[in-house]
Amino acid sequence: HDQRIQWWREAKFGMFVHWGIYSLAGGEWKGKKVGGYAEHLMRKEKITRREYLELAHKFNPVKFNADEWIADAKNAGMRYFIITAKHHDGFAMYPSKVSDFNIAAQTAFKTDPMAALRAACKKQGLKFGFYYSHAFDWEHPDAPGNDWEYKNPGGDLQLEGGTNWYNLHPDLLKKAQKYVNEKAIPQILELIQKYHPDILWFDTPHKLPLSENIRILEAIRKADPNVVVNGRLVRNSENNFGDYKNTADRPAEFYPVTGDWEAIPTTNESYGYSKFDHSHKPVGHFIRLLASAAAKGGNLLMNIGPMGDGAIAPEDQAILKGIGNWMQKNG
Ligand code: JFZ
Repeated sequence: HDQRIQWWREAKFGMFVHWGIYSLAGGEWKGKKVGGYAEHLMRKEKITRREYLELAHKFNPVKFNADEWIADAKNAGMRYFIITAKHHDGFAMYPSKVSDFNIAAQTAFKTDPMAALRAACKKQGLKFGFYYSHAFDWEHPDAPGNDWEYKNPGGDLQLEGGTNWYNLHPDLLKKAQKYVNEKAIPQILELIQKYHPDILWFDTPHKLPLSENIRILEAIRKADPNVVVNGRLVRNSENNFGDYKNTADRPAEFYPVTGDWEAIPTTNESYGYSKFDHSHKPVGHFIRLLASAAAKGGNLLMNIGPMGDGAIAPEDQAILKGIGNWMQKNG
């Protein structure tokens, strides 16, 4: 563990990126503003798999430039980069052989952005990794989350047993296991084999039974014992299974933490791009967070939400530039 996590301890500062089909909607659905996390569009608007695919067909990020994204991160002093390979919507942002709910099969965009980003990180000397939503998957008919199209736990569906639904619904547990076997584990292994990530970042473990999360961790360790795994694969905010702890999303809640830990503030309120969210904090806010996290032995993984056309939003660009200017003067 100590050897595996060494580079991460030294890295201190990283870029987190939420980018997907939802980025194109930018927090707007059918002319209406959708509040909160823009990457939760599908769940909030109860969009069917079929309708979501219509949005996917329109996704064509012609302004995407992997070298520029990574140069922007590097100039801000960031030493690692983590991007959503698949968020809760279940849509793979890389060509996946496991599921055709993916960027190559469903969009007009012909290149693999993950391969380009992986290569850019190698070239510019940043560590690289993926966010993968292992528990929540709103596309898969057997996965926890989508209860507007299927009878699945994990969404708003009130089931006997509450969050411990799997104790009282063996039929639904079987379904969740089917999803883990058919999609989650195969895609995670696919990502490891195809891109050799340095780190894997998981989320919302409470949507699956503990036993399923452990099964996923075992598959990862077997495939690559060196890949760093964050603290949200098996339990929230504890690193009893992952390599380090994650604090809650909001930076104000990130003390006191001991051991290896990471905070994940986003530049505004939403993680995915929202055209309505102009609550970006000033540069000084992030510099203070970075200094205070470093002083307390933690890492800062700062999130930005690039737009649906592949450009980094001007507000995020300004923040990255501002941090970079400060870094140049103050090391
Ligand atoms: C999750 C996701 O649902 C969200 O879309 C984003 O990816 C974010 C980074 O993670 O949301 C969470 C997860 C955990 C907490 C809050 C929001 N938490 O522990 O307070």
